[in-house]
Amino acid sequence: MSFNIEQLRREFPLLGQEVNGKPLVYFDNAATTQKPKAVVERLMEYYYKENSNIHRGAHYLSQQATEAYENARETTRLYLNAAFSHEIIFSRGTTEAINLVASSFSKKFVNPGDEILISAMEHHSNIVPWQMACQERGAILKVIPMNERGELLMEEYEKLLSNNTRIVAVTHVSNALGTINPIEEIIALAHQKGIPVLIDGAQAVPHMKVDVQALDCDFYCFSGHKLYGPMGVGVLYGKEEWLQQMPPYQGGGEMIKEVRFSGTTYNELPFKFEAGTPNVGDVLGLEAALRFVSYLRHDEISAYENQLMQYGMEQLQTLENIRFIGTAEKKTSVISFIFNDIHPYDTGIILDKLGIAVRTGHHCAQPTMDFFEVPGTVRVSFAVYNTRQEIDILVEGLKKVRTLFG
Ligand code: C6P
Repeated sequence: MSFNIEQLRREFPLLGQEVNGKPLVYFDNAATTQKPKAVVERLMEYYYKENSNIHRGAHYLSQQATEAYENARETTRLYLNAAFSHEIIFSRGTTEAINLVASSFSKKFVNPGDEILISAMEHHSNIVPWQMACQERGAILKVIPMNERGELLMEEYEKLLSNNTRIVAVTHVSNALGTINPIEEIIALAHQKGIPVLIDGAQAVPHMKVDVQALDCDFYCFSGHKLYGPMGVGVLYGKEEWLQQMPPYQGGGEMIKEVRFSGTTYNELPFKFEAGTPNVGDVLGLEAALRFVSYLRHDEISAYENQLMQYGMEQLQTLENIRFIGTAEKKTSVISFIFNDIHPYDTGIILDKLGIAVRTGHHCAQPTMDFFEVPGTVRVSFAVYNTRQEIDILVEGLKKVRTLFG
């Protein structure tokens, strides 16, 4: 392993605190990760020394901030291995990135009777924007089904791809189940019919290397805050050929070339899709996070987190009356479960009293919960700073839950 875990944990000051009189064990990383000093310090540096609006002022600070912002775009391009930096659009997060595509792509390419294909394990962010687009355009939403392990049924997917399908939108990794979807195959099959594919990468980017050119996806979205970066910033990667043809998502400053009362012409990429003052500070924080993750190396992160997950599964399996939700052959960093005789919320509350942070509930994936016929699950999600000792503490905590409620 290229990193020393104790040293690494010191980079995350928040992890050192006590919660409810116990050392914090933070297992809610799929909701948001904690931030290393490098990210917090980058934000402070920006606000102490560089803060200025960008692409506008002729003055020194504005020029510095503009350069830093555009450098961050280039860092993001390199991180995803996109062909051009103007294929990188900064957004508020995955949600906004998907809404942008759902709204703008549909206006141009989706007509009454057309179909939009999503999967049965999507986060609400990759369901609702498409429902809204279907409503607006008179299109039909189709859903790729999954099996009891939480794996997509690929034969069904192939059957659902039709001459009416205008776009496929699927998650790379399920936030509720941890399933890693076979997106290479999903993309290749859609492309055989000339259909573009959007990938929701919110839960993938923190755990694996993503190369958008190797994947050949048309759109890829992720949030900074799940990748050790700040909240309020995310990325939409889009192939130039699509972004060029799509109309702007929002109107305002920055996205225009010329505005007259008689009409407006739009700016070139990527600015056409970045209306208004951008979130400069958080984009720079995101850049620091990308550098941090690159320094740790993705192969090392994946190997370490996979060991943690395997150990977690082995240990949790020893508990009575436990049912795992999501047992795909290929999964990462998420263990979702319920005790058959205890409500997930009760489990979460007791764990919290013991200083252990997990997420309980439907995880913004209600159709997934409906499929498994559960009200919600207890979700343990890992990040690179978690340890086996923390898993042992969790297992002891869950034994206490069982004694209290079981
Ligand atoms: N999932 C979770 O606890 P935003 O909120 O825009 O940063 O990300 C939305 C989103 C989209 N897709 C997937 C697969 C996600 O997991 C999320 C966010 C969090 O699972 C908060 S609900």
